[in-house]
Amino acid sequence: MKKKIAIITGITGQDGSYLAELLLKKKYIVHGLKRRSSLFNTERIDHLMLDRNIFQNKNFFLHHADMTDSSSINYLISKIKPDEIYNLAAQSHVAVSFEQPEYTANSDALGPLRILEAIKNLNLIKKTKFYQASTSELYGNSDKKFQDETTKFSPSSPYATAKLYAHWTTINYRESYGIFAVNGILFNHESPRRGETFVSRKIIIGLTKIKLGLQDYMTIGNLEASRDWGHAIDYVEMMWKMLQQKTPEDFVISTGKTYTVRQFINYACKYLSIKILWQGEGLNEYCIDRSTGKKIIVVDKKHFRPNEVHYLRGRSKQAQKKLKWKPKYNFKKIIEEMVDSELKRFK
Ligand code: NAP
Ligand code: F7E
Repeated sequence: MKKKIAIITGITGQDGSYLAELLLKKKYIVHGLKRRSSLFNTERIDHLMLDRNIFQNKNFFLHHADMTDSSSINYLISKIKPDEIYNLAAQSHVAVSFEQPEYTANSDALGPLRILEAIKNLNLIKKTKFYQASTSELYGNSDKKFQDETTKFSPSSPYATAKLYAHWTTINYRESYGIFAVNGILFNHESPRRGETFVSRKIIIGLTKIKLGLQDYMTIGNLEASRDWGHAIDYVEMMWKMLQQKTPEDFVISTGKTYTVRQFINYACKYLSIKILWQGEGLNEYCIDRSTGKKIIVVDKKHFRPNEVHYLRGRSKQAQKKLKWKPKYNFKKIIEEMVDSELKRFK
């Protein structure tokens, strides 16, 4: 049987690396798009490039391209003519989007438009399916206890407004031209490969180093923000499943549970056997290690955003029914895996 061909943008990121592994296991030929950087940025996929089997079978290719550069995108899509495109590339940090709103719009809003235009103009409408990495950030500060496919969007950051443009563009190209184009509205998902400036990985790295005596303390922002946290491995499988459906449809992917940043810290400390005590309030709050009396976490206003999304909790009934969605990981298991991975790295 002819092998399926996929393009993954954002191949060097957390999700791109897990998705590449999944597709290679499913015998796809995978073309990853990476942007040029002055340092190596392929740490998450180096094991795939060094895998003799993958290398000899010519199943995995990397190409330079940038979401802000139509010509590189057009050229690669016309050359590769993929069956599936997974658009995971983005300036994905919400706080950074307040500092670089224009660049965020260029890569996160216009980037997907460039891909959809290429599919249309290269006569690939019948051949190439398109997955857009949409996000729970679209809901902003929703007044609903659970957010699902019917919940009103209320984006609260330049990242979210850029992703909203991409979300509707994906729907418009599906409805206007019949492209098999779908949005996966994914809630936060973490893993040992999560970028180090996202709160989950930042907390785990900081606490592990403190536990091992490699660092004295860490700073943190809003402790009360609540997120629906899942695992990236579970979530990339759903991306693939969305493109295997008979008809294109958007899905919410979430665990249905929500925990605050404080609860995340509390459980990570428990798992690391650090006994803690929270003291003070608001911007003066801090946390001490009961065994030493030393401050190990300090709230710092530099980590607060101009606008915050306070509470997210998804309901993925549609995915449960149609994609047979059932996550393998829960909140505790995600933290435990992330802690174990950092302990191994630093010991
Ligand atoms: P990530 O780790 O930050 O990876 C982003 C990827 O995009 C990296 O490979 C990055 O390259 C690449 N990239 C950034 N700007 C680019 C540009 N201008 N041109 C080409 N490539 C560019 O993000 P992730 O957590 O894997 O998330 C994947 C996608 O899902 C993103 O679109 C994100 O916005 C979205 N999303 C994530 C979550 C989540 O909780 N993880 C939830 C909902 C939606 P470098 O390696 O060179 O930086
Ligand atoms: O923040 C709070 C922060 O940066 C989570 C991206 O993948 O998920 C991610 O966006 C919460 C926020 O992720 C710190 O204010 C407190 O309320 O880990 P985060 P995010 O903003 O939820 C969505 C679904 C995406 O689509 C995005 O691409 O934690 N917080 N203290 C902090 N956040 C950070 N980064 N650093 C802190 O020190």
